[in-house]
Amino acid sequence: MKKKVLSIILSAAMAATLLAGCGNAAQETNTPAAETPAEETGETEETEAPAGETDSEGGAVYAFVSKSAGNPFNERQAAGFEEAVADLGGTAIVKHPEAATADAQISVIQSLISQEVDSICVAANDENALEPALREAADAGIKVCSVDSTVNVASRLTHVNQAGVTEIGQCLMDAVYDITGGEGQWAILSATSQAANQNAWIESMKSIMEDEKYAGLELVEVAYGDDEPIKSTDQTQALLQKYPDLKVICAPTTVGIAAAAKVLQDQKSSVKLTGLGLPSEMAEYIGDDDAHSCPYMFLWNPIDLGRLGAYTSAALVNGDITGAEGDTFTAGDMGDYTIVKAGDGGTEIILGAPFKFDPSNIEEWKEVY
Ligand code: RAM
Repeated sequence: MKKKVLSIILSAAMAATLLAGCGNAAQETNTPAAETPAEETGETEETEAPAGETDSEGGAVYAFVSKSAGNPFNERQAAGFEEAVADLGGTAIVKHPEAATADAQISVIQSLISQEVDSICVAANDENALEPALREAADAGIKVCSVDSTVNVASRLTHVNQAGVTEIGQCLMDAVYDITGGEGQWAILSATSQAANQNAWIESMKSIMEDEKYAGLELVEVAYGDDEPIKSTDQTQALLQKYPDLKVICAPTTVGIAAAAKVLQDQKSSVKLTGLGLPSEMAEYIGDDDAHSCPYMFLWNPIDLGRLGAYTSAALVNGDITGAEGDTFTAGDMGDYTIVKAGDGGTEIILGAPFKFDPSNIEEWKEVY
């Protein structure tokens, strides 16, 4: 019953956010209350379906490969994936590679092929480098989709996207414009240089910035913290040293933004921060005053993203969808989804619009994810 109510609320909230764009999470209620973050998982985690809960998809083995271990965002995605697989009555295999590299993911994918899993859902560290391994998986009858960070069209049946690329680029660009006052130097602190999701958002920001409205803004550098806290901290410090007139850092990565927020706030820097962050990690840095480094930021629900990855995998495995544009399926209590054309010529499923987190709602959302 609770799940049904949540499902209805979720659909309504999504419709509202889609209309609003860059929606404010305080007005949304799309959070499954029962969801809790996964515990520290290490490299591999396997979850058997609870006895007595199998259905027509029962027995299938669904694998999720995250970008890397030690990233709370990835752990929340994995928790959502496992929750949905339990709901489907299948078995979830979660793999967190030790580093955010393509090589680490390729060896994980190869071991999953040997294990004869039914599906692989991967948040890719490189759009193209996984292609040989994923083609081998497809040839072995494994249904492949990507989530969060896409693989190229030849490597996947479809992609589970958190939000539209341009939509995220526009939210971030508007925030940079607003926080700088429309002029001055700003920098990007990204994840790895090969990350398909961050690169797509950065390209989108750059093309939005070509509009005359943004003529007063100067993007001085795109730095890469590789989704490692220490490297992200070092890169933030280097940006501050290199650009004394820097006004804003935009970090479209939850690891990067958390590291940068701490550096700026500890140093009482006048440089401000925005980007994509986990409310639980960013709450202490969000505020309107000089004492806080981040006026506001954006994200989506990483638990729901993982859940949608699992429901998409199941729909591919049981033949409800092939990944073609126009295919529709029901993602458990998340409701119905339609596969749409993606910007790269392949297809995708969009979770929703990015949410804005600011002083008005961060206290509430830091408890959720
Ligand atoms: C990091 C990862 C992930 C991205 C978020 C916003 O956790 O790079 O892929 O979606 O940030």
